[in-house]
Amino acid sequence: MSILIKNGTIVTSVNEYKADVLIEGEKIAAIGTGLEGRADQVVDASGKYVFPGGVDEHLHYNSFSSLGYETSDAAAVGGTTTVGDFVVQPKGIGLKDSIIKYKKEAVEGKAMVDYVLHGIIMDPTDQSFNDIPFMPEVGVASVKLFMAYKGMDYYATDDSIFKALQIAKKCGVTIMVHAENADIIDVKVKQLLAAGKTGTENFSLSRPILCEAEATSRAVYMAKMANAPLFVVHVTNRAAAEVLREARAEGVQAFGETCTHYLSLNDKNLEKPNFEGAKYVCNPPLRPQEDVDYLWEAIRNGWILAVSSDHCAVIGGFAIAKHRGINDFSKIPPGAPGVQDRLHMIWTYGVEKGKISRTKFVDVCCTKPAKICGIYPQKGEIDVGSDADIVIFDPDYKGVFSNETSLHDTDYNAFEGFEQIGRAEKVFFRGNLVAENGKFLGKEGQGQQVMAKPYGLCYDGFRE
Ligand code: DUC
Ligand code: ZN
Ligand code: ZN
Ligand code: ZN
Repeated sequence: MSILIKNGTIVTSVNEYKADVLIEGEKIAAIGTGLEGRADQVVDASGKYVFPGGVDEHLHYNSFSSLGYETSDAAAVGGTTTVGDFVVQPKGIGLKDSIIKYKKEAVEGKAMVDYVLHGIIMDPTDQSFNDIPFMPEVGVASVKLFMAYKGMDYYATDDSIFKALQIAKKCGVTIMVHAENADIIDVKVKQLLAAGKTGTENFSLSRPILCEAEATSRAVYMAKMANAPLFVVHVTNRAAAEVLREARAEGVQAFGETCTHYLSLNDKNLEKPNFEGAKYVCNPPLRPQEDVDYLWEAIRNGWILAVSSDHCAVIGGFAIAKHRGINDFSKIPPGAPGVQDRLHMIWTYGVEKGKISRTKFVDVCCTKPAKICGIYPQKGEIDVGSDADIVIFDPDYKGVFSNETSLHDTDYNAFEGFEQIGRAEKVFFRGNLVAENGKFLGKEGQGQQVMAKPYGLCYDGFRE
């Protein structure tokens, strides 16, 4: 089966041009003109943009609290054809085995887009670290540690992060960190609760910006001492982003991403009455508007490489899960849905508002995430030989973000009521049309694990 996408404007991370794209089977076979003779079917993309399927490098289909094994149809209708899913290491199971188990239980026969898997070390011991060199055998080239959660089994102290960095650098695995100072947060939470400050508006006070900046800086110093690359997930503010910017200027391989919500929502949302603020509880917290504005500057200038959704539709949603913290903000499970909305939000509030160009949009939403995950150029690119994961994007569509039109399988949307401009009109995945005008046309099991290659983007200059 061959399909010709004709008359569209192709947008890549570096340029924009008019040409037709020929899909043969699962791959892009040719780009140019005069390809009609090779096509069984022609799809007209006049007036539309044609860009690579989105790569959402960071989300949680199995959240920390329970193993939900969410479905990925929402990703597809939102134009995202590859998701970077963080695999929680279950208790008593080795790091490598956690990937094998998850692939069997949650990916094979279930995935509706492709998955690239990241490990999460829930048991930061030498036994787990000794598995790191074997992760590429199961297609994993990135492993995350949490600096943020004092008292939890998975809380990674500096010694364990340093050891993980030393081991990972030798085998091309990137260490990712959730960087917040756990001790300070612990003190702040206790002080706020003791003073009777239990409401959602206190959440951001309990996890201040400098907690994140300090932990980011500490992680960067550890990366320098281990001479290893580092990737900081969900950077939310200027102070933390500047730590990474300065490190990069010095030649340290320290990179970061931000997320849709940090570019579009500020900390005022936590003050909403009737416990509505709980919908906006994510870790790290939403920040003041000046940081939101700065993050756009940071992605425009390449100080922050990519935008993920950090989709985490906590099981039980707002009605049940979030309400566990009705009398204590620290008990609200952090996270918000968003995999379906990422491309549309970044287009509407980035490209349409003149904050980033269309090429930068493709760079931060598709190409860089694929490079970070070690799956480029199979993913994240419109080029001959790449997977035929293609979005035909209608820039004239006007709509509204809402949980009602969402396939997130939860009961709220953090972007509820926001205006939407532009839409992934047709989404091709491995050469098949899997979504059209917000409807999922694909099937369970069409997706598979994409094997991440070690020595990805973060290793530039570090390969030994
Ligand atoms: N970190 C994440 O990246 N997602 C959800 C919660 C968290 O702590
Ligand atoms: Zn779904
Ligand atoms: Zn995190
Ligand atoms: Zn996350």
